[in-house]
Amino acid sequence: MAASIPKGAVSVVLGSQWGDEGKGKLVDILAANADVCARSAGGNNAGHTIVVPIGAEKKPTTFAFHLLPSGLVNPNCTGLIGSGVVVHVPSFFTELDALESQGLDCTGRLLVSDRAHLVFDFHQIVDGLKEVELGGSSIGTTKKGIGPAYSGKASRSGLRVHHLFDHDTFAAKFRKVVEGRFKRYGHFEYDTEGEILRYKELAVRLRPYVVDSITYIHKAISSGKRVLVEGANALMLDLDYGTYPFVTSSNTTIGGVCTGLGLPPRLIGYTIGVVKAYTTRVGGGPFPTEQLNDVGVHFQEVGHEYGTTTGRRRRCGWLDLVVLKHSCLINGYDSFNLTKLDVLDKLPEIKIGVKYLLDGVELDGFPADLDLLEKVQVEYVTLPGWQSSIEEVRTYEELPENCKKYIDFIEEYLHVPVEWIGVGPGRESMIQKP
Ligand code: 2SA
Ligand code: GDP
Ligand code: MG
Repeated sequence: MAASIPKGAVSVVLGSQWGDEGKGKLVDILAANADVCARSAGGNNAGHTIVVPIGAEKKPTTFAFHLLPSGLVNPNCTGLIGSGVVVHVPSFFTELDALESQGLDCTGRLLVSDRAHLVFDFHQIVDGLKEVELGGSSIGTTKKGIGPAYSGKASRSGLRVHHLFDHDTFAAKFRKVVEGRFKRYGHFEYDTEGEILRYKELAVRLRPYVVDSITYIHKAISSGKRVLVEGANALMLDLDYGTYPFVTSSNTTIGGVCTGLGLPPRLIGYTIGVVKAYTTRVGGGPFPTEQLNDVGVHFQEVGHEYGTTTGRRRRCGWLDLVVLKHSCLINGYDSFNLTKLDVLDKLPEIKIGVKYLLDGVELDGFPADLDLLEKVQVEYVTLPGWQSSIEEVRTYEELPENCKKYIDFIEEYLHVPVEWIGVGPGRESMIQKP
């Protein structure tokens, strides 16, 4: 599929809802024309599934990415893990080994920023302990240690990739940090000295992948290379703009792309928002258009809505344009990739949430206060379904009229053009709208 990435400017793919919109699939398509695919935030909590035809028989092969950039599926693309990402080194190698065993040779084209913070096993243990402490109001994290690692970073006690290469200093800092966690959470089972030795070996293995990512990315851009940024998680999981505290611990929005890669905003040329044709969310927190009924079950089963990283069932509901309006304001999308439209195929009618009302009065924006958000009534518009399969459709013109009306409604409401339309999980199941 011909996909354009402008030279000299950075293109960005971001999740516009609560994640799992299908960012990985678009990144894979765009990476065919990218020299560098970079991650700017999050860690191995992300999960991007890509289905690609492999070999002479074009056998559909599924790749699951968590920490590594999905653009690596393109053999000419270099994957860069930026300084805003938190890196669990053992998972880095597990994922790399799994990809290589599927025939993806990443030699010489995978890089990690020396400034990226490290996630250790003790962060993952603490992640679980924090969730237990929260009891009934737990966040529903992936338990990958993301929150504890970012809180260590913010409290200035974190360890970064470059610390691995001065072993004695690393060991002293590591002991101090673990001791601090023991003081806070009690003496959980953890082999501190064993970990220090393990990281001595991991440091040797990681060294060839480590770069000064600022110099690397700026040299790439000034030499005309095409850079694609792969967003992880999504706007409503952003630490500042999501449904706090039911969010992840990084800035998953456009600002996080700049801080997580050391890029000035003027270098960002194009931002694509990935929008699932309905809404899903994993973990706890408010979800105004959630459907705890047959419609929700339909989305879950037909859309195979299970977590890529944890296998958890995703909660499902109608498309929410109030969420998307909020998302557009913050990320300023140039265009949308509307995904999983095929999942709506069989529905006789389709609802779209267009307003939040509180005591009959429309709210002006997306509320910060979750108690208030729990009380809103969603006003829906109902559109007729198309009740035919669009899975094999490959041009916009061939789409059923009611399907086009659904797309038109979204574009007109949000004033953002839909540029890409996903009609199935495979790389070929994508329509580029003229
Ligand atoms: P965390 O682990 O601290 O980042 O969790 C905090 C919240 O962020 C949500 N979160 C996610 N939501 C959707 N997809 C994610 N990635 C995986 C996937 C999730 C999975 O692609 O399927 O496998 O379960 C992801 N990562 C974090 C999380 O549910 C919490 O609400
Ligand atoms: P990401 O986190 O945004 O990259 O999304 P995930 O990979 O976690 O979840 C999206 C899921 O939907 C994956 O299993 C994809 O293979 C699948 N998918 C992506 N686009 C489409 C589409 O247009 N139609 C269908 N049916 N599945 C899709
Ligand atoms: Mg995902």
